[in-house]
Amino acid sequence: MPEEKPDKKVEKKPTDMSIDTAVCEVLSNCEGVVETAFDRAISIRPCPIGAEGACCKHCAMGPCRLVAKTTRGVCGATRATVAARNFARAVAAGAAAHSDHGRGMAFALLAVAKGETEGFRIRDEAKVHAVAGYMGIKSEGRPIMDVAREIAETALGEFGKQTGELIYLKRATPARQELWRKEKIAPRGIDREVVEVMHRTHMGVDQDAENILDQTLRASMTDGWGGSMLATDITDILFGTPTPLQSQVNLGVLKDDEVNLVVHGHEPTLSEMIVAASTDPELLEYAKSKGANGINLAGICCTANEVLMRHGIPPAGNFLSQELAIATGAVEAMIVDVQCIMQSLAEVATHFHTKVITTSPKAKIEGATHMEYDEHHAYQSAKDIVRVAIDNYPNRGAAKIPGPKPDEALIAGFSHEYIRYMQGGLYRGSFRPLNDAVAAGRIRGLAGVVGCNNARVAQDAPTVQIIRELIKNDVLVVVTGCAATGAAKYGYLQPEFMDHAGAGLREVCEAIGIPPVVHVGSCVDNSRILTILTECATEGGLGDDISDLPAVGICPEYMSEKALSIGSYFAASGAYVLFGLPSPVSNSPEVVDLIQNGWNARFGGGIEFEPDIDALIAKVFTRIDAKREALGLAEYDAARFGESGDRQMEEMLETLDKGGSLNVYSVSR
Ligand code: MSK
Repeated sequence: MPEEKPDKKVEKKPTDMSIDTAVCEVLSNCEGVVETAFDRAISIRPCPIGAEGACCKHCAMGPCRLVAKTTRGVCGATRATVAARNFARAVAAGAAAHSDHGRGMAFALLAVAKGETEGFRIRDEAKVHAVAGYMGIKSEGRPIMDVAREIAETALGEFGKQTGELIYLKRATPARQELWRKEKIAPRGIDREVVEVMHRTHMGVDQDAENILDQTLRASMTDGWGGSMLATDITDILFGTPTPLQSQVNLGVLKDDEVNLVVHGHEPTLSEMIVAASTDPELLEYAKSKGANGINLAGICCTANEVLMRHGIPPAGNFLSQELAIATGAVEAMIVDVQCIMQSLAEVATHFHTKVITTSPKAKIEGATHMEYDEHHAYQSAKDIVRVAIDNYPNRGAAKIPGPKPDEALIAGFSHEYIRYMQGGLYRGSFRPLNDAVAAGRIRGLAGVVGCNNARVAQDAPTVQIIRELIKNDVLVVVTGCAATGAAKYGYLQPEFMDHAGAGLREVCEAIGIPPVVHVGSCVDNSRILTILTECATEGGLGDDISDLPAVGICPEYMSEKALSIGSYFAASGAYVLFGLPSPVSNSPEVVDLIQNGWNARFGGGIEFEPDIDALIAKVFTRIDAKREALGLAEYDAARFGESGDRQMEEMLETLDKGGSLNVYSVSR
């Protein structure tokens, strides 16, 4: 018999790199005509030296490649120093991005409080009081705008603070605060810690990997317990604290006969006004005059999550879908602000009629139309942009929008206030039922599945595999960012997905009235997960701190530096975080060990990179079960529970189906 030859390496096609059939349909239409990130990910090999954190380009004597027998750069920097510096800078960039978002929200609140903006108002007064309480600001009996102004000024003060500690550290458990002080990683001011990472990682400054990584943690905490938490709180104040609502997801939300606008990026201020402008009677009339039957708004990335959580505006997709929304030929305007915006959008748009509109002075793209957003005239800015989109409608050619599928419906809008409210109502809301369910073993543990798409892995595949396996094994999952949108695309945010949950988890979700996969918001809303975990830890019965909880963080398809910042602040907060991609510090076993085991020993949380998704899932269960054992809880037994609880979930759906709202703004008081 002739010897069998090994298979020839099969060339990948763009459509192999997504499990989303709508995305694949558009990718097929693009073949040979429009180049996308999917094509480029196939043709560009990732640099193996940079990928491992082995390249040092911090001075002009390099770049030094610390590979093979080279263990030091020209200056003598070791592999550990170089890997730690690279990681630190990535985290600092991520923390800067999220925190600058928080700063923008604080300026918006200040403008509202001073009466300097039209269009915005305070929508959640209860949250104003709650945030004032966190900040130690007296609010009772004062005019709401005075309190809002002091909140905004205090928030802005957190950026430039030079000494002391971030105010929001007080929202952590007492045990965690003490640990941060003991380990000397409590951050002082937001800008100070980010600047200090840049200083320390300049040539010839901090050469000790562990010391560099401590500063990395400090900077990351300015994100989670600083900029992101402020962004979440102030967004709730200005635009409302989310409550559950229904929507749709994916490219099929675009409409054949309406003006399609897609908002993309991260900051919600302009998009909030665009939501309002898209229902403005004058503009609707104008759209009709151009032959359109209406104005249809959709989103991409986290701007999408912001307007989904508060208005039910449907996401057209997650990170890797951004070019494809344009490639449907049905988008009149894609309005971008900051972060996660591919430069290729302007080039893709040249093949269609779409106008890519940049709106932030921080983010311009060659080939795009720049219409700078002015928060003092927010509504007028939004109207001007919507008008440009309407004017573009008659230019639309033959569009090919993938048809919507039935499982592309979703429920979102789960703020931590709402989750607490569901567990006891307005006056007796708590996390007791959830804690009891974990203690009893109905719920095996908790997992946050967060983060991006990455063109190096099949879009959404790891995310849905992980979520499916977790809920089957009674792990309650909370989702944010593009992972949330990914989950939604396959029906995972529908109540019907309860059928795939383990019996114990299902029983609890039905009783409390939450789905087994809970959408808590955008990337900055990972701060809501910090709050939820802290509430679980302080409720009692599951230890004293986040590190005691049977909980893990998972970032299956990370792409952004912000994800590394998120992973780091969760590690500092006591959560173990698994990333589903190769390690960016693998060139230094010392750094791999420091962020995984070293941090775990000191903070009870760490970061591990595990690209084998089956192995990652196994590690999640091992971690959760070890934490259960350490708490002295009963060993998880999948067959132990199964009788359904009451019908709160169904009742909630009935209310939504009848067009009712679940307004619990007052619960945040
Ligand atoms: S948008 S940071 S691709 S989650 Fe928040 Fe998605 Fe990641 Fe951007």
